[in-house]
Amino acid sequence: MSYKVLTPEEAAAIIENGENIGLSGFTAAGTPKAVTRALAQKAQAEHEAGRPFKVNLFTGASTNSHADGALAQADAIDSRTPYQSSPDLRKNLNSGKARYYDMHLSHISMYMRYGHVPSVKTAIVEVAEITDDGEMTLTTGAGNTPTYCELAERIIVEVNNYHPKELKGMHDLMLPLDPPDRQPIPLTAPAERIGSTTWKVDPAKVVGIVYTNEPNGVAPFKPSDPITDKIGENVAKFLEEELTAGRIPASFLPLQSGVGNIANAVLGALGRNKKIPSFQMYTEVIQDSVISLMKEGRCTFAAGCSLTVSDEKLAEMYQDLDFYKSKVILRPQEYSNNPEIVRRLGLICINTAIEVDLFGQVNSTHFFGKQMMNGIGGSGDFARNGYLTIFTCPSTAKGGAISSIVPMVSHHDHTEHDVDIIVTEYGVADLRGKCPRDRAEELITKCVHPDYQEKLRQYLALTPQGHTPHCLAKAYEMHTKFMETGDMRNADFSA
Ligand code: 0RQ
Repeated sequence: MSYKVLTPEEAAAIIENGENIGLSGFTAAGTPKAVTRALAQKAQAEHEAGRPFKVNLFTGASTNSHADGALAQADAIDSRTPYQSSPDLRKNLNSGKARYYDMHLSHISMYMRYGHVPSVKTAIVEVAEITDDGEMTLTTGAGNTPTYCELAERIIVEVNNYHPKELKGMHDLMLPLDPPDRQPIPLTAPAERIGSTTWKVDPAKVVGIVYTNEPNGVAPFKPSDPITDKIGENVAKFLEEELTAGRIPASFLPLQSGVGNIANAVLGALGRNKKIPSFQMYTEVIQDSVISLMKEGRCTFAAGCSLTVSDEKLAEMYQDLDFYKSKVILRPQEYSNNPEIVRRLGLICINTAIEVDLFGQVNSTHFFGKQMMNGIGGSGDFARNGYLTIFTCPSTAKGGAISSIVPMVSHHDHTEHDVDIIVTEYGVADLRGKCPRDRAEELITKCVHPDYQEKLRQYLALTPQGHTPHCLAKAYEMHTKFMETGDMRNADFSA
């Protein structure tokens, strides 16, 4: 092997204060581990020596404790995009220690190529293998690796021997031409292939390789609870009824499913409902439940950007890699989340909301208008372009003191124009073809927790006229009462 072998510390030493770094992977899957940890240690040592040290971090999506976690703890992140879900980083960006810009995940690669966001100087890339002529077999997340490798001046490669070289064949990697030369993406089904199985970089850009042997560290999901189970059953029942009504073709349509415990429970319920035919997925993150459904024959193919499965599930997949290589394709997020493909394939898109308002606006990212949770992720890429766009959430949070359905959302991620269906444990609100007043009534009747139904009707009654019956003086009464008293049920909508 002609590359220089480096320790993680030697690799981290190359990186300078203020540098823009692009990481491979998407979630913990495929994200480098050893060099980012060493970089955090370097930052700490620099800070102790009284010198500034921070980097600007560009990723596929969230990472894990080995990247965002370690770097945030060391206060080594100046700016961050396009998505995160780290408790340590969340603390820093909500306190103003780190600057975060939350982006649609399909946008970041092209915006960097266009020059809308700064370019990366160093790419750090986790691979299962790199050949002498620079051909890389990526591991479990494709992310923005092709773009970061193309734009970076130098590449540090982490060869993670935990992942078998036989992963070669699971990826479908490509880069589009940029406007005015962009061409249609010739994908008409999730399982078609249009790119290459490896990504080739100029070996001269590879400044060194670091050997590791580490799992992604993805924890298994919490077991579902009665509320998430009920939400899952409601989604499955609704899709069954849509099939019966002929609004979904009898052969069904590919599914996109969001991240988290609710998404996992929804997929479990879809798998159990045998009136729904076996289905394919065209999604962003492939989670544990998809793999279980593949084994049962309920999910016949999954195209995504990352295999964000628990370490146990991944070990299980590696025992039977040929089977899964015939059923899984990993593509860069510019393709897995591409609006052109989402619209063409007619995806049924199911994502989770933090908060929904009476007229169908969805907040996926903020608490009380100001505290960032994770970010919009791919939810907007899919929501605007889906065949059918569904948002799920429990009807309440914090033991009932917060209603997830409020007069006006405290932050807008998805507008009423992008949202078709809302599902809570109480039922399914179908907002399609309804005016704002009818949407509000549908949501109150079908989805709102009984503790809040009367309150929300009182809010509507404040404004007898207007197309969208908002009362600006009281639109955040539920939020402000929670902040003052710890319970939204204390909201007062008496005229
Ligand atoms: O906090 O546990 O402290 O009580 O919010 O909890 O368990 O993180 O919820 O895993 O279902 O994620 C929207 C965050 C849901 C996620 C979100 C509190 C509640 C609890 C939520 P506690 P969990 P989930 C891309 C898909 C955006 C990105 C996206 C997400 C915590 O799904 O980040 O869609 N989505 N990507 O108590 C205050 C409220 C609250 C509230 C809940 N109204 N106010 N706190 N909480 N509602 C597309 C793909 O293809 C993958």
